[in-house]
Amino acid sequence: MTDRSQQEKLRQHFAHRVTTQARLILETWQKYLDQGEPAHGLREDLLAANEKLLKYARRFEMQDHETAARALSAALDTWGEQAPIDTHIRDAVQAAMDQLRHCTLRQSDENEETPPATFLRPPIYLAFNDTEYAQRIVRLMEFFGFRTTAFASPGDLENECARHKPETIVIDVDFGGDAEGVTGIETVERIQKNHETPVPILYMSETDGSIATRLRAVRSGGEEFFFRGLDPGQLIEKIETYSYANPIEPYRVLVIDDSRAQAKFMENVLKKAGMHSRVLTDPMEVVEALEDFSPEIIILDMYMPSCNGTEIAKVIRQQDHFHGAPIIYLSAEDDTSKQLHAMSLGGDDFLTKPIDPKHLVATLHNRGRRARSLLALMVRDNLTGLYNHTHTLHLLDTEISRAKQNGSALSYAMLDLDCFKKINDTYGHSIGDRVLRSLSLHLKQRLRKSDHVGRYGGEEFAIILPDTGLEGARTVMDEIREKFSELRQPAAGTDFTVTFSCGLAEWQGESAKELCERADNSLCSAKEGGRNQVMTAQ
Ligand code: GH3
Ligand code: MG
Repeated sequence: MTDRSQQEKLRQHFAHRVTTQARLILETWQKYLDQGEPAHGLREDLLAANEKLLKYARRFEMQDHETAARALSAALDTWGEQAPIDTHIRDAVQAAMDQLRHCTLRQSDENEETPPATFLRPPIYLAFNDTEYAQRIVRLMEFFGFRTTAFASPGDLENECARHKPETIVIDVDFGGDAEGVTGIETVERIQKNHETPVPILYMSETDGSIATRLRAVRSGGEEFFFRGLDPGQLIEKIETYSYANPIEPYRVLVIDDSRAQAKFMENVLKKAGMHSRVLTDPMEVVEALEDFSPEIIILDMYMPSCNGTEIAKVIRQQDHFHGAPIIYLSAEDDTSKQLHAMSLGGDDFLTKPIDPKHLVATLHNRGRRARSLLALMVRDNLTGLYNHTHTLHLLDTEISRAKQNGSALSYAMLDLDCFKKINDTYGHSIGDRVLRSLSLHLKQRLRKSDHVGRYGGEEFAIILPDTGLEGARTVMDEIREKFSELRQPAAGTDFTVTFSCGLAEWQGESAKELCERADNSLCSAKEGGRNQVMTAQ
């Protein structure tokens, strides 16, 4: 090892120590936020931990962390011993925490030690009578970056929930009791009393699938009820849908209304409903707004001085990308035949002024949801939720033009599972499907948000890595390959592992088709070279 690389290794090692310490502080604070009340000794814990952080940050010359630690130390100083934490102090500590989180997150983005998506997420609690099964799930969940804890008794579970609200609880309906009772549901009922918003619960039951039990489960916050036989793979997929950062992205709504007052009113309503809005009082600006705001829903005033709503709707519909975007007309018009006529000219809904905000928001949610699921049908593969072949190629074209424009790097990877036919033959097609989904989840978690992951077909995947040169892409893909090959894939009564081969090419000014071909050739070399490896094109 050269001096330089040794130094770099050391630096990374120490950076890790500082960020770990910073995380510890952030988690302690997060626990307090979740609970709403300072645990005994919170101030002392924070002081001691922060002192350590300050020491490490100074020693390993991590300026940002040092500054954040100083700010925290100043905030904690104003919080006198024994005194309760008032809003003033709380805000000061929070500000310092935000500063610390900021530099810590950036750090972890850089060295990719932990997937940033998992940072500070609330934990998932498992409460199964079968502890061996629980441990198996914990190990698998950890691989996917979930913080998971298994509990052996209802008491332990309740205590921990009181300290830290979980993201989800997965629990046997008879947890901690016998198969005759519903001790698991009873435990959950007690836990829910302590939280303002209920914790989503996934129930499992081996023997009791009665309507009485199912109803009681639903009433206690049960989102799912799995009756008999759920294998670990299925369970993890379910947990993922309830907990893996699936927050609904706010809808982007474009409002075109020449009345300033009406426009302002709409803006406020949308903002309160948590939506992103752009308001135009001049309809002539619509083309630019479509381009740079890319709305998902459009609200149009029917009568404006320069043109009317139906004409604008036609203009919007003439753009391919907005062909399916919901358009909602807004007008004082209550002549139904005129309304119908407007709808026939490319509108989806008609709301009459004055608008009831509740009605408006409900309409937007309905339309938005429908539009998104239709769009997803068009661009996503339904087994894995990844982009489909056509859309992946479309994205590749877009990224190539962007790279051309910015003079930035771009890499493209093709992946193919190794000997996948044998997996299907040995364990069955549905286990094969599950392997495909686990790879897709793994890819989504390990890659950046700006990367695009597509399912190219069968057991082949394509990844577009903007702003990434060949060497960088190789490092990332190789790490993903190695981690994936270690993942134990659960099948009935046993576990197995799967590998993939990967071909990589960096864009060199050629067409998308040629780039794909080069990546595909490298993939062939990776297969020929013995599989389970990443090969790069010259
Ligand atoms: P190699 O290492 O050379 O890639 O070998 P392989 O067995 O992976 O390749 P081959 O092309 O012979 O077989 C691909 C298999 O992938 C055959 C097909 O049944 C399976 N497959 C394709 N799509 C799906 C799918 O959606 N679900 C499942 N379960 N299997 C699929
Ligand atoms: Mg294959």
